[in-house]
Parts: sequence; structure tokens; C-alpha cells
Amino acid sequence: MRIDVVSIFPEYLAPLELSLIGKARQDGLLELNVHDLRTFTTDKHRTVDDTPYGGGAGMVMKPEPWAKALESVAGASEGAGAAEDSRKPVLIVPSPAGERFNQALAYELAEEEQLVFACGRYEGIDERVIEWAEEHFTVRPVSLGDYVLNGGEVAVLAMVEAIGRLLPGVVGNPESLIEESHSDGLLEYPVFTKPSSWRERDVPPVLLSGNHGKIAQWRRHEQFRRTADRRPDLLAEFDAGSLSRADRNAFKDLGYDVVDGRLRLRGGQED
Ligand code: 6GU
Repeated sequence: MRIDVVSIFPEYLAPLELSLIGKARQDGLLELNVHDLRTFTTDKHRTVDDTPYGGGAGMVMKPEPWAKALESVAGASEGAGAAEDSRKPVLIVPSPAGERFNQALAYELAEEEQLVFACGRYEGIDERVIEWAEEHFTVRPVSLGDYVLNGGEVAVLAMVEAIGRLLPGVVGNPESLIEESHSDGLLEYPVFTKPSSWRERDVPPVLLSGNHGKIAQWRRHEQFRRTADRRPDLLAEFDAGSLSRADRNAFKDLGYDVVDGRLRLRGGQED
């Protein structure tokens, strides 16, 4: 995979030289280039922003430096023709006004040949850039969650790590990708290591039993319990149609019934 990041703070992306992602780059599994937006300006002061039409607080990023920057990275990948949608690079525009980033989107983006991240600052990028970019890219404004960051750089660190670790060969033991939070629409079960008793706290005895069937079921039910407690919104999406009787009973104990293949909180509001 090839990733290009355009930012006015390229140093912000330095952590992508570390750890698993840094190693993936060294190993040639991931080609990642960071570009300074200011190198695509033409004025003496290398201006990237201006006041908003219509008034209001803050500044807006000027369109032309962005067009130059995006043209330069779009040309870098072969076959970026407007006719063949599947070969267009994906332009991800980090923004609190985007679609939510999640594990499903990480898996989807991990299949792409080229990703380009356009890090906005200030109040955002002139909207015409987003429209114009559709000629060269599949454009996806993406948000990490319902809060506001000062710019897209921190969001790009998060997204590149989430996507990069799904590329073949990046995570040493691919099994660790299978049993993790969100891989099956549930939160991960709790984990424990030695000693079995620590500061008067014991590891759940089932984990010491050697009974692999019981352990698997205990872990699964802990996933249900945790998800119901911390992220009940995920259970609304959960496919409950193929749950075993034991799993359905575990959900019953948590106050959920299975209705038409979906979990429904007992005594919940009808709409
Ligand atoms: Cl992706 N960008 C910015 N600037 N703020 C955010 C965000 C992204 N996601 C949540 N807040």
C-alpha cells in the first residue's frame, strides 16, 4: 500500500517512523510519504489560509495549494483515471463532519492501493477542493468521533495505525487480529497474567481450569457483559440470529431478548 499525507505540520507525523508502522515501512510493506502543503504555495509568505467568505471566526485553507499538492500525489500512482473508479486513490479528509471511522472502515481501506490524507487546519479546507478532488480521487471525509481536534494530523496517526496493522505481514501473529475488540462487533474480554493471586485479587478460576470449552464460553459471555455495560449501542447492530442457547441465556441475564435476530433490551422503549 502507498500512503501520502499532506499537512502544514509534517513533523506531526514523525511517530509513524516508530513501532509496527515504522517497521512495516522499513520492510517495504507500506510506502508512506509526508508532504508539506507549504511547498505547493507560490507567494513569498507561503500562505495557506485566508478569511472566510460570508464572515465568521477563524480562517479557511486556500484551494490552490491543496489542488497542487493533491495533483502531485495523485499522479504518483499509475492508472488514476477518472473512468475507472476502482483504480482511483482514496482521498481521506479528516474532519469532525465526516463519516465515523471504525474497524469495518479500517478493513475496507486496508484493501486500497493508495490512500491520501489531507490534513486540514483552521476552520477547514475550501469546499470546492473537496468537489474538484472527485475527478481524481474517491473522496471520504472521515471523523474519529464526536469531538473536535485542532487539525487532522492526530486523526491520521490513529487511522494509519488502525489501517496499517491490517496489511499482510505488519502484525507478526495474524491470530491476534482475529480475537480483538470490534473484530466481531463486540468488545474484547478481560485478560490476566501471572501471578494467579495478586494483592488479594484472584484470576477468575475458570481460566486456570484447563477446560478450553468453558474458557471460551466464559470469555464470550464477558464480551457480552462488557459490551452491554460500556457500549450498548454496539449490541443494536449485533447479529444475534445465530447465537447458541447458552449465548442467548447469557444475554437474557443481561436483560436482552432476541427478537427477529436482533437483541432487544427488555422493558426498552418502543418506537
Ligand atoms: Cl478526523 N479531524 C478533526 N480535525 N477533528 C476531529 C476528527 C478529525 N475526528 C474527531 N474530531
